[in-house]
Amino acid sequence: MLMPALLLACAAMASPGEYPPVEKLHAISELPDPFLSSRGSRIESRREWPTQRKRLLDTLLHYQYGSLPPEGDRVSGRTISRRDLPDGLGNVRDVRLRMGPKGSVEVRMLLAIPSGAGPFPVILDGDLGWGRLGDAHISLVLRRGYILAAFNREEVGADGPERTGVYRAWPEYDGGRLSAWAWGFHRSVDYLLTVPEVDGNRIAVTGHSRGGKCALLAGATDERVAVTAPNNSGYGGAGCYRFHDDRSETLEAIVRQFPYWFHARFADFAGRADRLPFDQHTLKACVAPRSLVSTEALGDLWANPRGSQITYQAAAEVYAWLGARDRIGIRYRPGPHEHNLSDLTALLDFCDEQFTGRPSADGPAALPFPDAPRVWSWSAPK
Ligand code: GTR
Repeated sequence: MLMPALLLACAAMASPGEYPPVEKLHAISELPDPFLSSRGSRIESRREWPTQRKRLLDTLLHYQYGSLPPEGDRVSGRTISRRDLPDGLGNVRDVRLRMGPKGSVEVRMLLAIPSGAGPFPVILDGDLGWGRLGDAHISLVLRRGYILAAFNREEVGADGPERTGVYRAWPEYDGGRLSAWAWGFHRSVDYLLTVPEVDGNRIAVTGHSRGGKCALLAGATDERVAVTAPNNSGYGGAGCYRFHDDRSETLEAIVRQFPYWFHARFADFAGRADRLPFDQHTLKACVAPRSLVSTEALGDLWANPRGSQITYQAAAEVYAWLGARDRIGIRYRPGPHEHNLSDLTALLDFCDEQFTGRPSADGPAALPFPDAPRVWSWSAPK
């Protein structure tokens, strides 16, 4: 059941460097206004968007994810092995990346490159450690004329309470795993920009579930990313904290089961999601005006597919205001929680549209929940 959108308690966002604790934040029952500035007034011109985006990101990082680690020393990559694919399709390299202070964090990357002149656009995925990226994925991506780069985010920071990777490199670092993994995406982009076959203006980031949460955060925080594409990412990703179905995850559930994905502060919002000065439409809006598509599954109720539509529609208001309405999309398929070849195809189709400049705007008619209420009262500045 959707919670009713009650009165908007007009909570001003914290001024820079000043974030009140949860007890001092006002409840906001609707989706918070992404145009509200730290002074409590609304931004008025598009020129203010870069500053506003930065404020929104700082607030999201402060309360939810924690900051990203420092950039660290220059990333290097060493190719350990290389094999040619049948039928002249291309080659697959096993690369060891070294990142962080003195290259102390070692991360494995699979790099599959099509034959031909290039440079090629890239699909960058962080889920190599899950072992689900097989020959079918490689051949699909390469046949479409893209590079597939997949790194193991779990070497950047283990998916558990233990403090490995960047947490060993910087013992004081207090961000959650989603921030650490987002940093892994950024360092992977650093490396990709040194690979001659890579078209640095056409890099898309993706990942599944928890991997989609950090892919969305990575795309929102790095303007070198051209397309941001979380898959079935739900809570902490494309989902919605305030409006969810009975069978979907909640803020309470996710901080109880996976506290280390977030900054410790985020647990203070358990039972008080309405105190968040943002919701996940805010994170989506921070990608704007760069391209964003979330791929969703109608059977993935835990991830809140209706909530993802709501955050998409709210973020689309920001995109439209920036003159970039056709740069945000959402794609639903039937079926369960997984990252399958049809999700990848939907992403490649979206990238083709964005990169060739022939985007097909997906209007509300295409959405699976036409009755989802508009749960915000703000609209874009004139
Ligand atoms: C679930 C978690 C979800 C999602 C998923 C996954 O258990 O509750 O938020 O991230 O794991 O990553 O597969």
